[in-house]
Amino acid sequence: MHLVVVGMGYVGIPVSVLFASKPGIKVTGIQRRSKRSGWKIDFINKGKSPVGGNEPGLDQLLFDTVKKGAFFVTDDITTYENADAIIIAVQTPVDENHQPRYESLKQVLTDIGQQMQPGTLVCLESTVAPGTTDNVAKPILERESGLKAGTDFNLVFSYERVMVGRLLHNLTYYSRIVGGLTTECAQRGIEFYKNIVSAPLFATDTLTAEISKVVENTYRDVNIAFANEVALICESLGVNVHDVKRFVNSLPNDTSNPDANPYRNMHTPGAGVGGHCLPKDPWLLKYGLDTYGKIKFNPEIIVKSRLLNDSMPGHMKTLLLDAFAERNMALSESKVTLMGFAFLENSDDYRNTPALPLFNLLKGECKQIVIHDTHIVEYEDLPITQDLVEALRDSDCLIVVTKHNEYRELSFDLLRKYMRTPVIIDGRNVFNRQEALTNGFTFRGVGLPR
Ligand code: SAJ
Repeated sequence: MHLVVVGMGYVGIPVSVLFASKPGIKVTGIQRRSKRSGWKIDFINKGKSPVGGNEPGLDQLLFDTVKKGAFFVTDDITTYENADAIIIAVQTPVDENHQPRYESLKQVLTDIGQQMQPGTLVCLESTVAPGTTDNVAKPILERESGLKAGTDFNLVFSYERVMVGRLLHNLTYYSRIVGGLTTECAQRGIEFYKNIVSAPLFATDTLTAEISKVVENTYRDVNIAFANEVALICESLGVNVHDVKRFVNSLPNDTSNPDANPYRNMHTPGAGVGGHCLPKDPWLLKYGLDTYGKIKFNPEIIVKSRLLNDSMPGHMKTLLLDAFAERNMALSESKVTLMGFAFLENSDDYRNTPALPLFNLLKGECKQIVIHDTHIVEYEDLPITQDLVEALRDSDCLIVVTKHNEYRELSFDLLRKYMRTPVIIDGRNVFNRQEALTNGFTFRGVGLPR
C-alpha cells in the first residue's frame, strides 16, 4: 500500500513512521517548502526526526524506515496521483477572534482533489470544527476530482490522541474513533488503522467523530477552569486549594465499576492553560455549533471556562501586586524573574504559553524582567536565559509559571543568596508555603491563602 501523509508535524511524523514500519506499506510525506517548516524535508530524508523533546522510539523508527526506503518526504504534490490512502495532518489554528483558519487545509484538499485517483481513502486527522468534513472537505474533494465521495473514493475523519512525550505510544495503544462519510467508508478506515492501532477501533459517522475530538479537550479545559475557580474561592476564604483537591479526590476511584463509582477527579489550578489543543478546541466546538447547529445558543460554561483559564496570567500579576503591596514595593523599581516559558513542564514547547501574556502584562511596568527556561533557547526577542544565577541575581520577585523539574529542587538559601528581595509567586504549587514563610519570603500562590 502507498500512503501519502500531508503535514510533517507532531501528528504527521509519528503516524508516517508507524505505517512505514509495517510490512508492505510505503509512506511519502508531503511538506511545503515554507520558511518555517521547509527544512524538515531534507532533515527527515537524512533519517533525523524534527520532533523536539523526548519521544521514546521515534528517532530510531524514523531512521530505520527512511533507511529502508519505506518513508520519504517531498514537496511534490503530484505524489497524490498514486496514493492508495492519504492522511491529512496539517495545522488548523484559530485566529484572535477564535475563528478557525482553514487556508492551508483548503489548499491541501484542492491539491489532493486535483491529483487523486478513484478508490483512494482520504483520512482527515487534523482537529476541525464539527461539520468541516462534510461541509468543507467533501465539496472541495468532489469539485476538484469530479469524483463522488463515498462511492468513487472513501472519506474518513479520525482524530489523533497524541500527547507530548508519548506520540508513538498513544498512536499504538490508545483506542481510536473512525468517523466515515458512509458506513463503508468507516469500515475501510477501520481496516486501514488496524495496521498501526492495537487497541479497540470504534466506527461512527464523521460529525460524531469531529465532536468527540474537540469535546475530549473541551472537557479538560472546563475541568481545569473548575479547579481554577475553586482556587480563587480558596484564596478568598484563606485555605490551600491543594488540600481541598487532595481530599475531594480521595473518594474511592474504582474504575472497574464506573457507574456506581462516586469518584472525583479535580484537576490542578495554575498559572494558565497553554498548548496547541486546549486553547483552540473549545472555540472549534463553538464554531461548529454557530455555523452548522440547527438550534442556536451560547455554550456559556465552555466559553466562560475558556475565558477564566485565559485570565489566570492576569491573576498571577494580581498576586504579584498584592505581595509587593505588603512590602511597600513598586513594580517600576523592581526586577522580576519568570521561571519557565514552556507551556508544559519539562518540555520545549511554547505554543500558546501563559508565560507570554504574563510577560506582556509586566514588561512595560517593571524596571527589568527576565525569563528563565533551560528547555527553550529563544523566542522572538524575549529576554530568555538558561542561566539560573543570572535570572535570580538581584531579582525582587520569582514567579513560577511552568513546573520544570529543576524548580522543585530550588533551595530557599540559594534564592536568598542571589535575590535582592525574597518574594515568590507560585503558579504551579512548586514550593511549600509554610517553609517559604518560615524562610522569610513574602509568598503568594494560585489557590493559597494570602
Ligand atoms: N493544565 C493545568 N491544570 C491541569 C492540567 C493541565 O493548568 O490539571 C495546563 C498545563 O499547564 C498546560 C495546559 O493546561 O499549560 C495543557 O496541558 P495538557 O496536559 O492538556 O497538555 P496538552 O496541551 O499537550 O494536551 C494534550 C491533549 N491531547 C490531545 O489533544 C490528543 C489532551 O487531550 C491530553 O489530555 C493531554 O495532552 C495529556 O493528558 O497529556
